[in-house]
Amino acid sequence: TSHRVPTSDNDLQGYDEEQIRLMEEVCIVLDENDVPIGSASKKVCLLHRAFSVFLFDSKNRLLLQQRASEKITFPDMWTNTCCSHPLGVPGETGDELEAAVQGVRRAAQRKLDQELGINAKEVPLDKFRFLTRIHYKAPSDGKWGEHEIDYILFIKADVEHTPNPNEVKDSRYVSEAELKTMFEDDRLKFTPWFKLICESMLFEWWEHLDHGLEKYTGESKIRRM
Ligand code: DMA
Repeated sequence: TSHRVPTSDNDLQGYDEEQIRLMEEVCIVLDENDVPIGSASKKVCLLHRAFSVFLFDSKNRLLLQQRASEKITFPDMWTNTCCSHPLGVPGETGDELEAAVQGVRRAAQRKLDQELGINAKEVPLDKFRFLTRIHYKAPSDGKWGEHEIDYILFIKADVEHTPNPNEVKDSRYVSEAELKTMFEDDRLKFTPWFKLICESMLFEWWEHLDHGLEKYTGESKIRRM
């Protein structure tokens, strides 16, 4: 979910009830340097903290999801394993990078369960590898959009997953070649942040999943896109 242009509650009429409820979740509002300066519901269009998880199985295939039609932002689009926002609650927020990353890992564990039915035990916090932060802005459909500092997390784990149909319409594991083939199919739509990450760093990171990923992890610079 996502971020949003200003708004009266009328803007939410006609959307899925569960997704409207989730729009009330309180996000961590940031300044341009990722310093928390407050909190606000997802409905409000302010720069906030987010994360994107890329989960790989032991064959180094990436788990993709297609967002449910019920999603208020970016419905029906294919994207990385799981994306969301750490909440402005103890345990998920943090000022210094290390504390912020730990908060984001907890949020990632929470959302992998809520969206994909992945048990927290299968994705322990210390298995998530933080790569970098990406600051970007993306409109969804004119009414809704995103303005975020997105923490990129990789995790390699063989998991059982049972998608929550209110969040996820479809899911599949892909190799690098299969993902590239999906991009050639005009019938498939992809989220803007996933495309951005694919066009910049994803394939280079993916190649180094088992050897040399350390040189890409823990980056303190924020990438502005
Ligand atoms: C938003 O993801 C996060 C990013 C990085 C774009 P989302 O729309 O799936 O999150 P949620 O539905 O939890 O607000």
